[in-house]
Amino acid sequence: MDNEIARLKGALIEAQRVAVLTGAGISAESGVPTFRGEGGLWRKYRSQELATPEAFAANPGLAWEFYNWRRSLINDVEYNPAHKALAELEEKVPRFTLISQNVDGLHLRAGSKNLLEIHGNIWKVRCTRCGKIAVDFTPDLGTSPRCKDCKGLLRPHVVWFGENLDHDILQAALDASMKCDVMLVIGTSAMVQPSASFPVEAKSKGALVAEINIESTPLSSYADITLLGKAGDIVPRLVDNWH
Ligand code: BV8
Ligand code: ZN
Repeated sequence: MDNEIARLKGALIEAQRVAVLTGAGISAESGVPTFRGEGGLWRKYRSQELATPEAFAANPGLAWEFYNWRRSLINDVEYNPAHKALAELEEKVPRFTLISQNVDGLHLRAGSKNLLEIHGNIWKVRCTRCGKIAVDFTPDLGTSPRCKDCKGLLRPHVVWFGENLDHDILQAALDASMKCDVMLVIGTSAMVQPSASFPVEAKSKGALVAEINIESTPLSSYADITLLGKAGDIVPRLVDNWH
């Protein structure tokens, strides 16, 4: 592990452009349940069905119960050393893009700036009638929150299964993936598309791809470097005493 970390650190120090893809695993040590781990989010709420436009249309109250539960949970946690280390790494490399599948907003709280929240942000709401997007940090919005302008029903401003990602954000993520010298893939099961294809794009364009995860994933055989361990332990070691 130590020489793999040293090798990866050397590549990061040399790199002109670094891209990072994060998933739920980077927030696990903050206490945010992952989707597929033991006691995972999906199990408790059958959420793969819940995080869809059909589920919201059928029962918006249940969907809001699910999101209010997550908002309240995330409201009580803090970012962890892995989130912090990525904000520090951003200051050290010439060009840095953080692509996150997470909607918890912890990268923003940790100070990340060039961040693409490709699946949206749980603290943003969008009006289903007039489309207005707003940030609202109230943990529990009730089961039928209404738009201040038009009284339309609000929905979480997140990307559900079967929904397209924002075109500009997707393009920016693909662009960063195709142009980076090094891509870090941290805490993702690499099962959800199109995110799981970003590391493949990066590698096809010659980037060094490194995976940080507590277990192997479909990406592991593909990655140049696989560091098995907790993000909170490993990511800070990539940034500490940088020289
Ligand atoms: C799209 C926001 C075009 C909402 C999310 C078949 C039928 C229908 C659709 C599809 C299909 N096949 C593929 C698709 C497309 C679908 C998809 O990929 N489905 C999968 C399930 C097969 N994708 C989409 O629908 C996307 N849109 O493709 O548009 C289109 C249009 C119409 C029809 C088809 C396609 C939209 C996907 C976005 C969905 N929204 N989130 C919300 O959060 O409520 S996805 C959600 O789940 C998260 O955002 C995240 O992306 C994903 C969970 O993945 P991970 O982040 O990887 O988390 P997970 O728990 O799985 O893994 C955690 C990892 O961390 C593990 O590996 C674990 O080992 C590791 N870990 C744990 N602890 C630590 C750790 N690592 C390090 N340190 C630790 N301490
Ligand atoms: Zn409205």
